[in-house]
Amino acid sequence: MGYDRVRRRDPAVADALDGERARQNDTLAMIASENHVSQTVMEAQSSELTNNYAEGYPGGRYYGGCEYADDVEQLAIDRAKELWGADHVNVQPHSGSQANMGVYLAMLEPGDKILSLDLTHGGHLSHGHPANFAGQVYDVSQYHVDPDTGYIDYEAMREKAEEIKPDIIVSGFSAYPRDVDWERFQAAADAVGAYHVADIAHTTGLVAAGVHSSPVGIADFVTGSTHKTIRSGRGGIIMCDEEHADDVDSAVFPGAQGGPLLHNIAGKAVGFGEALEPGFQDYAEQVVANAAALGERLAEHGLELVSGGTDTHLVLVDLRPSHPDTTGKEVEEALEDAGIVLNANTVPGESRSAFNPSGIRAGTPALTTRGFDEAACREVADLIVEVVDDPDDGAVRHRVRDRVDELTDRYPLYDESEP
Ligand code: DSN
Repeated sequence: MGYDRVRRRDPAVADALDGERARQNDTLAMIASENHVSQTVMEAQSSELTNNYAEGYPGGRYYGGCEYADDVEQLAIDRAKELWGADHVNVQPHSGSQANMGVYLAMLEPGDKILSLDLTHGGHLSHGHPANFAGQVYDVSQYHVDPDTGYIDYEAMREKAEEIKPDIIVSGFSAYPRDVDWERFQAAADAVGAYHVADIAHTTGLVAAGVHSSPVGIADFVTGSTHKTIRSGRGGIIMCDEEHADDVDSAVFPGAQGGPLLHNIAGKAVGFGEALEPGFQDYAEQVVANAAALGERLAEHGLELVSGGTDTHLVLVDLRPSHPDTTGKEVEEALEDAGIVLNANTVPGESRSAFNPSGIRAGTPALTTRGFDEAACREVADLIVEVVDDPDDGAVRHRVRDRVDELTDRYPLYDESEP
């Protein structure tokens, strides 16, 4: 795929597009929420469906001209049902946050109560942070991880639910490295008459492949995004029982959104089709094995992993015990200079600010797509530690950059012969 037309007509944008392509090829993408979708997904995502308006749902649109939009959306829905085993699926949310908004709008009135995990303990903005609509429209209380173990404190969460009687309990996280006991969340919700929303944005692919436990069939609602571990077109998804199907569909459209982004839904359909192929199971297993190898190696070098390890695609490092004077932001910037892209992250018991926190978060979905195995991830861990030990040393960053170049050459991003 080239940008030949853009280059001829709009060189300024072409420069940026080519720059981003080179950046992704030449660096190690370790932002845990990122991945590299296939060229097939990208081709579908850039189709003429970007021109189409299709308010409504397949078979019931408000505009004409939706014959092929219906085909694409129904394919995405059917494939999603097969992947996750859900009764009802809405593939229209523009993002994971919009998926959460869809469920809140469907089930809550302004001022109703949400109980969710604190952002600094691994939650998400759309679970009720004051800077987000969810925190502004609803009355939000938070539960936490156990500061000693880094695992969800399920008993404290249950007690908090008993105390505040929420209308919705949100589970599912953006910086939590462990498997989740969805049944305990559902039991806590059932005990107080709340709905349970499981946000699997990060783990959609791991859940679909069966390498992470599934909330589908347990939680009242499952939300997620579609471009992270599931590696399909960009956007969000909601799953629920038939009982709540109409409420959810009306909340997404016309409640929260206008016309669906059918070109992205085409990318979702293609990516879901790829995830139904047998190779996806191997991919998801490798993502988890790679994160385990990365984490073990970082720990061998003396870095402290929140919860002591990982069951998922990500590791969260608390720099304070090993490097008390080094912040996550310093490490993020130094690593980016060396060609390794991850993010500074708050950690449980955070003592700094969200802008300059004490941790780093690193994920393996994108490296695994490039073909990295456990040995390559251990090499990456060695490189990360070299920079963490000396973030201000330009010679170290230069040496690591050379090693990153070797790795990106060894594992090229896109194979031009890809069918
Ligand atoms: N920005 C994503 C993440 O990094 O977790 C989720 O919104």
